Amino acid sequence: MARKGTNSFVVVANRLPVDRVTDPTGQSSWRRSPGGLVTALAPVMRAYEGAWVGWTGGADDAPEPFNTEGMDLVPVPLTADEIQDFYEGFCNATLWPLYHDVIVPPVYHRQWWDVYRRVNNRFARATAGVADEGAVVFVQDYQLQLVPRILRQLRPDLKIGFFLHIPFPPAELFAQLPWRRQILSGLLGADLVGFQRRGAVGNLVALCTRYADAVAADDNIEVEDGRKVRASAFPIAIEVAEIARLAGDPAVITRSETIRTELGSPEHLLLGLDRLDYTKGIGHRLKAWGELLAEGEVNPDDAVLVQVATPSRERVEAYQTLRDEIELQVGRINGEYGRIGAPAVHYLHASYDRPELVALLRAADVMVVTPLRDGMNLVAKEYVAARIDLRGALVLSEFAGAADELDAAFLVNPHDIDGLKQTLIQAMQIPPDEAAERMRRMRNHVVTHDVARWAREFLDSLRAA
Ligand code: ADQ
Repeated sequence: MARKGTNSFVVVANRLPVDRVTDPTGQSSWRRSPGGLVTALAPVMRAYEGAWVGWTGGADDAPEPFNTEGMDLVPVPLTADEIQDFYEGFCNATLWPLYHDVIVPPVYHRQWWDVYRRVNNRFARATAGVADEGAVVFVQDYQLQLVPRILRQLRPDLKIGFFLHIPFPPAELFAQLPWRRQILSGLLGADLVGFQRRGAVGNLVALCTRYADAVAADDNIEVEDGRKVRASAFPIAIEVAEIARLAGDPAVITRSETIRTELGSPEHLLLGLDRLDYTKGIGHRLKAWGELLAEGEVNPDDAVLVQVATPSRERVEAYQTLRDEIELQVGRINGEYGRIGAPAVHYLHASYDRPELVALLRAADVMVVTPLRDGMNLVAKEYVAARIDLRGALVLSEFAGAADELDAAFLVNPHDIDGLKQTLIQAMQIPPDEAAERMRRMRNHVVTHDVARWAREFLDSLRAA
């Protein structure tokens, strides 16, 4: 058995919940990164002397463990080569496309797999070194699927939970993976495996029966020595109260009015807000918008689309190609239908702080969320949380996890461009009382299911598992 530590609750994630910031004098310090996960887990961290094991985001950056805001942070170093082979390679060019319906072809490299194993080993050892006897360990996401198994071998005394933030594909796709047995065995090292949607549970059960010599009945998978693994859906949520507070902040309201004025006070403001990722369906959205303009269904004098695309994974080739394609599409639409001072698509390749994001959400008459596949999609829930005024319409892809809960949205199949066009028009023309009724139904759900509840439900199930 490995060396033990003193933390009775340990979160293991690819990234630490802090970013390094350097001031003008060259002094560096840590700032908590924005994100619902750390906010939801912070109270648990404080109550149980929690530790968070993760990477700092830099190459060869291995500071000693340190404490911030009641959490012990345990940095796991990655070399520049490991960042390429593990993070950009196996995580984001193999697993990410494979788990998102093969929208772009996954790349399989044995060298990347070797590094994925090595890095997962390092995370598991770092965790084993800080976890107290019988501690609860909560492992996050596709970067660390081997950690539950390695950790169980090192420390059979631990309670291990795993949550996958992205979709878990059906056997027809997953079976492509040359290392499918190892990944399944890695996941089955956990006591509880959590997914965003119910369907993923069925996918895991089917795959384990076929490739992992496991016996499964419903959500219970029986593995070696009769040990039981539970699989279940825990749809992730957002910090609703914080977003609603910002939405009511006079400075944010003023900013949101300014945004509308600066856009020429359009009758219809449509908003897309996504990481620049091929899963998000930005191209399909632009195609539909371009056709509506071409056919005169939409008048660029009274309707604008704002597309914010957050820079993402810029060293991965598929993301460079995507950026070129999207920017070409935006340029064409603006060249055809824009006028001086009045583009038909306002395209912004940038990150914003929370108040600015909420001001944008408040300014949008129609929020357009059209991923081709998405684990959950927090932006859809954030839009609902920000509409304390019960105005606005949400167009939402049925391929986002959020569609299970937000069934009062205008649900669309983004591949059906004609259907998408019709839905955009419907959403733009929604009568105010229908908009309020739909928004009220969605808010009832979002407000009562916040991220703190998500964390509580997962951890309660893990303790009971
Ligand atoms: P992501 O794919 O990153 O998350 P999403 O769920 O939409 O996608 O979350 C994006 C977050 O970034 C949101 O909180 C949003 O407000 C924020 N954001 C977007 N654009 C921004 C910008 N320009 N500046 C600053 N912030 C911006 C993965 C999965 C999802 C799953 C989440 C959580 O792919 O399916 O919902 O994890 O589990």
